[in-house]
Amino acid sequence: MNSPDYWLPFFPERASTLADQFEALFWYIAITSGTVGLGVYTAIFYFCVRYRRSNSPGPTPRILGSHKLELAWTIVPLFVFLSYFGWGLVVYNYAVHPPEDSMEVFVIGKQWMWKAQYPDGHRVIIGGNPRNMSENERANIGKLVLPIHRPTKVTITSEDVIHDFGIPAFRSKMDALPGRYTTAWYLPTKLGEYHIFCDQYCGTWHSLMVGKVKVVTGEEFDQWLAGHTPLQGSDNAVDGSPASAGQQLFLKLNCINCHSANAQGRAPVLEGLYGQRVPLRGGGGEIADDHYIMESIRKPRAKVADGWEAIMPAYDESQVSAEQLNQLVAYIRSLKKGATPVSNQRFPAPNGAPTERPAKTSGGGN
Ligand code: HEC
Ligand SMILES: [Cu+2]
Repeated sequence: MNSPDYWLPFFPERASTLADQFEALFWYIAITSGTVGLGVYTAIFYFCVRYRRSNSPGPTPRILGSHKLELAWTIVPLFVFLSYFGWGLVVYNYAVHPPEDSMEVFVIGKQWMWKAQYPDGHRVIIGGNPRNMSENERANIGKLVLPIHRPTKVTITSEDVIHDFGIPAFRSKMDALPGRYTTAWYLPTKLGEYHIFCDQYCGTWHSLMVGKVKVVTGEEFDQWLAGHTPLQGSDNAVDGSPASAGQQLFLKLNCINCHSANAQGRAPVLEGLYGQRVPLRGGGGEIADDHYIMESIRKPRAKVADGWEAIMPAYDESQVSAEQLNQLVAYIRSLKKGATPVSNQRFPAPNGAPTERPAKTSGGGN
């Protein structure tokens, strides 16, 4: 099943639904254009011989063209190319729309390793040089474990330069761009281990950014997720999800001082913001998606919400790292009505605990 590593994989395995779709289209294009190419070269060769300069030249016929021929070789290729476009559109549309129920995994590229984080907070470090890692990172070196027949959406970003998260067996590669989120999704169809590469040359140790994705059965996956301690990298001893780490940050960075739970605060309440259209000062508006929230934190002056003063400070890389930015976005995305913590709530309730806000008297805060 797995070809040996030294084998030049012209035809890498197909291990996802996208791989099947992609491969069919690939062969359709390769065969149609290959056939035409071959035809052209055969004709050239034939005409070279057939009409070579002869010792006894006769008069050449006067040919003024043929409308039928011209039309045929214009219209037939037109439809062939349109079929590339149409089919390509179908596959593209499939590739860029993850199903609603996808599990979401964050992937951050960094010179020179990948950091993946699961919804429950579990982290995996892929590639890299263990000697240049923190204790925490070293402890999490592993494979990107994914369940078979369940969709996984990966949200990808970079801490430094442009990388590219590529999995040939899934026929998927997506650039990891600093300051931006990109996404890809996979529906694995075959158990086994497949390569992960950085597909964008990113510096001296680019070649270290390799690793494995491991497709396991749903059961094995659930066991694997349950079997680890999802504590690493989080101050919260109970729940280490990106959203809960984001909540900690929201308190620690004093975002809460302005973005408090009541509308009399100095800044908009962020509850239920995600996915809403935000009216902007100076007209227009924008949907509050990952990118908008990220930009609101990095460059709050770029787009100011209508009706508010532009008093929010900008948080650059030194205050909020790319990873922390992810966590803040995950938190704001998860923020439901009535869920803004009171500002002195340093240790928020774990997942599953009652979420009601304490009565005003026990709240206090500033
Ligand atoms: C000094 C007060 C202040 C602090 C501190 C502050 N903000 Fe803001 N924030 C604002 C104001 C005022 C706005 C609305 C005007 C604007 O869009 O810039 C805003 C807008 C936003 C928006 C866009 C909301 C919308 O409705 O469009 C987000 C998201 C946001 N802040 C997140 C954060 C996060 C995360 C932090 C902490 C890292 C933070 N803010 C810290 C005052 C603050
Ligand atoms: Cu890279």
